[in-house]
Amino acid sequence: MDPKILNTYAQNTWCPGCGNFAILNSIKYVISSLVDEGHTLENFVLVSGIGCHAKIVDYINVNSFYSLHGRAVPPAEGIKIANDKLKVIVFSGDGDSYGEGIEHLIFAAKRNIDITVIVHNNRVYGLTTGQFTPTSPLGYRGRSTPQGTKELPLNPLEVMLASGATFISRGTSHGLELLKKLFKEAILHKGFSIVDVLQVCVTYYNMYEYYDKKTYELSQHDYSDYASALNKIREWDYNRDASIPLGVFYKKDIPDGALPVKKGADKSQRQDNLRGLLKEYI
Ligand SMILES: Cc1ncc(C[n+]2csc(CCOP(=O)(O)OP(=O)(O)O)c2C)c(N)n1
Ligand code: SF4
Repeated sequence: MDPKILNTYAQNTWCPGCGNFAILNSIKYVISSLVDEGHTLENFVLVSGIGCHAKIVDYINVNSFYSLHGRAVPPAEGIKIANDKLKVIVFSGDGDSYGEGIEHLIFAAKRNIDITVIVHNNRVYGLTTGQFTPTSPLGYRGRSTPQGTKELPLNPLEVMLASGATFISRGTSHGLELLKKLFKEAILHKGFSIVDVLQVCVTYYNMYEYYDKKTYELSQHDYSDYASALNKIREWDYNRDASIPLGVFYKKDIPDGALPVKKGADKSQRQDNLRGLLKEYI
């Protein structure tokens, strides 16, 4: 399927050069290639938070749900629980998921629910003009911190590993081929998957040159080993001027039966239950 079929009539309002374009093009490519491999387009559901990243669902012609800021993960979990045949993909900002919505992210990873979270991690609040987020480095100067932040950043991938996520990876918005590979692998992974994308916000935190110099792709890394994954995840702590590994840090396959899925009533039973309730109260 030609990815262009997924285009919409919505006018794109991202700044020219924004890293979100790479995520948009990569995901459109991956969805169309999965459709070519036998997945149905109707079985994809996209969920977004609030922010520049969130507009991505306006630009892809697939069923989607725009949530509240920080709350993209709970509706995604609900959608998956209601119909576990669906491929549910969340697009979230670093402010959205690592700040306001961190508790939801942690619990989704803890219960290893089979959804994919793609974080547009530009390390600022983009839409609200560049305030610092949990992944901004110490001393970052933005609208809310003109003198520089006084806090060290969080390492979200370390939090995800500790919480129970079974697929943890990182890409950048200027490495399209790696992004496509990571998105596809994450979507096909059974269990909770996260792709942290170092998505450059050209307007408030332009890191293109820095990431060009510092990033490298993991090779010969044993992603099935927890200790090796932790070691690689700690190599760059979102603050130190260290090399930044990209790729899959951790991947753990678990048997189908071990995944949390809907075990309650089927559709007709639910309808009967609902009719009963309506009769009782209306
Ligand atoms: C509950 C709530 N808190 C705050 C806001 C204001 N708000 C809207 S977008 C945004 C920033 C989003 O930043 P991020 O999630 O990093 O996404 P980006 O814009 O960088 O893609 C904020 C703080 C809101 N809409 N709702
Ligand atoms: S403000 Fe930053 S994240 Fe938002 S569209 Fe512009 S470049 Fe992209």
